[in-house]
Amino acid sequence: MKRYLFILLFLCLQVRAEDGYKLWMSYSKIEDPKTLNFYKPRLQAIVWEDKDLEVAVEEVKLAIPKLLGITPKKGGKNGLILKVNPHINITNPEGYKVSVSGQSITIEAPRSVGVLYGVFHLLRCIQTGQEPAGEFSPKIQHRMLNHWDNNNGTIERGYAGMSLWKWYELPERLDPRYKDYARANASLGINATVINNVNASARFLSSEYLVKVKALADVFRPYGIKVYLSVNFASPRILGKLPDADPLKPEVQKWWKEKADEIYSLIPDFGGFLVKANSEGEPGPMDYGRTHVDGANMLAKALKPHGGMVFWRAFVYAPDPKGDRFKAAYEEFKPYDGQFDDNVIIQVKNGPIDFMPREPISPLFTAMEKTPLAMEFQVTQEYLGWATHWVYLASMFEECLKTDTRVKNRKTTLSEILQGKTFGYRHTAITGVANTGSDRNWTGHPMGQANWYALGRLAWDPDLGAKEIAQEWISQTLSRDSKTGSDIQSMMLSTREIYVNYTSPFGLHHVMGEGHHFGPEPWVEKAPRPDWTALYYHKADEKGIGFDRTNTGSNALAQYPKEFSAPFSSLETCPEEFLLWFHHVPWDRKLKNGDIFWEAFVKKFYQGVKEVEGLQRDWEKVKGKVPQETFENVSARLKTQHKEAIWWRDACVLYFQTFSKKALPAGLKAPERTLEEVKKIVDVYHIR
Ligand code: BDP
Repeated sequence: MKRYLFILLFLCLQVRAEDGYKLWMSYSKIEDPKTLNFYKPRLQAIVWEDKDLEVAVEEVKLAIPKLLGITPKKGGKNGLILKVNPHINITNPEGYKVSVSGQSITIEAPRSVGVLYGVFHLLRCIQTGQEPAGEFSPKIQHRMLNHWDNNNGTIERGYAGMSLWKWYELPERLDPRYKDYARANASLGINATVINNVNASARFLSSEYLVKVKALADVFRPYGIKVYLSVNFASPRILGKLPDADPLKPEVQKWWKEKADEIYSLIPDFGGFLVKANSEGEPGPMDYGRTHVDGANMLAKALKPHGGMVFWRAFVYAPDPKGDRFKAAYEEFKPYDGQFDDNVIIQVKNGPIDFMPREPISPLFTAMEKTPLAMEFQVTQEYLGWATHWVYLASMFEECLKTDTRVKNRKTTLSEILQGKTFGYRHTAITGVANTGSDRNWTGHPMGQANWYALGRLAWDPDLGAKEIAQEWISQTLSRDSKTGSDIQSMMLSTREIYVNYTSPFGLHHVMGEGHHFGPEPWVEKAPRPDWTALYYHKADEKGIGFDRTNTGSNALAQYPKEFSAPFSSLETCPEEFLLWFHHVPWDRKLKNGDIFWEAFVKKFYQGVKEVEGLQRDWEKVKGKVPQETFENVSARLKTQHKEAIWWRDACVLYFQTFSKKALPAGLKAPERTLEEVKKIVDVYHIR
């Protein structure tokens, strides 16, 4: 009987090990003899003195027996030597140095968090078969996740369950998951987390909640992670019962100052505030005739004595049916360049509209010379198929970061701008809207974990490539077999373009379902705001399709440096993947490959569906080579993705055909349903 119980327990543990909970930290056994020969003799012991190194040591003790099958003993002269050394010659306080000698590997850093990063670097090197020596520093100061979590446990645009934070249990009970969350982030170098939705409830600033926030901050602190809060600009009125929240009124300023003092008395290393003001109905300084500068600087002054930061979002756009939302952030913020206090960062979404599957870079990045800007990426797949579509986002992040902005009329990547190299920023930041939730595997789609991973790695080093990041992630998560690894890597690298092909080819944008942002609804012509419809963006008519943003149209291109916008300005030279972002393209315009636009456009949707079928076939080939539960989970989601890719194809082809009035290209089978039938699918999905 006892034996059976053991076997049952063993089986349960096996199943557990495959459910994705451990992310890229399952530390499965290394088989490669070369790696074992290099590391085993040098990791027989751990040597450290500093008490602050406990979490680093704990990670080593957890990982090394699993990876190498040895249990390092404590102390001695050789082995893994971990040292905090304030005098070490590294300029970056979060950096670290790794050196290797005959019997030892030494990790030294000016601060304990650097040693922790060094330990995670070492574990990554072991799992990717690399040697660890070198000096390493993050290229970005603030490496941040933004959680759009509400206090009732829901997550705005979250597709992996409920919020990780259990407000009703805090501060007394600390879910063990909080610590695993911190470990996962620290393993990537993420050092900041905004724990609540940008559409912020004022309640998070109440004394009742602040003790709960403190409890989380205490768990995250040993992992080098600072807590930030999204704040509701009207809090002095809502919580403080003041008549209003006018940032120029002394009593409002006093309220914020006292609130900041209260927060810092509980959380001495509190990071600061993230603010969505005067955007999509949120309150802000403009409610009182004041400006973004007035609002941001007032908060900055309250935080300044404590070393806190304000992240003020540039995602602000007035509803103007005649305008072009593309231009809004620039128009709102460019006039204020140079007027923000020195602890304010303006947080800008990667593109000018809103996290579309492919966007040109936001022109603001090229225009604010005197104000540090933070990059806001979206990791949760709001517009990229939620948790049923496999999209490896690092390809998109990389495309954006490597964009040559032509600032100063020379090669200047967006990555360099973010690193502060171009305009000499005093602060640098990359943030990602998190895709985590209470699902056992954290991200819903098992491959979504790679997007969290990639955001963290790119925030540390925005010059890394999607390809190498995929390889790292795969060998720590799915397989270390090189053939399996490279097969999965090629799949991952193809996924973003596949998604673009069946949803938004040639720069088509904002044609998704209204409100919920899932599935195709290119026919949406009415919404609470004109710039939430699809028609506003695609402008399809009998002549063609696309938004003319050249000087014959909205002239949004004028917001970029001339040298950047020049190729985009003409139909002849505009990169084809951006055509509909900048031009109203005639249906019968000839493209480079000889097809007329209509045909090329339709073919992309069909190609996308075929490519999903290809993904399905390729995924079948890794059966038995990756954890079974992950295999099955991804297979099932690919089936849904396939079904939904056909949905997208049928909807877009049939709908736009009503404008082009042209036949499908030869050889393509017409959709099996009518446009009216496709439109009804929304009801089947019961999303609204
Ligand atoms: C949009 C989302 C909305 C967010 C908003 C934002 O649809 O839920 O509140 O962005 O970033 O993409 O503030």
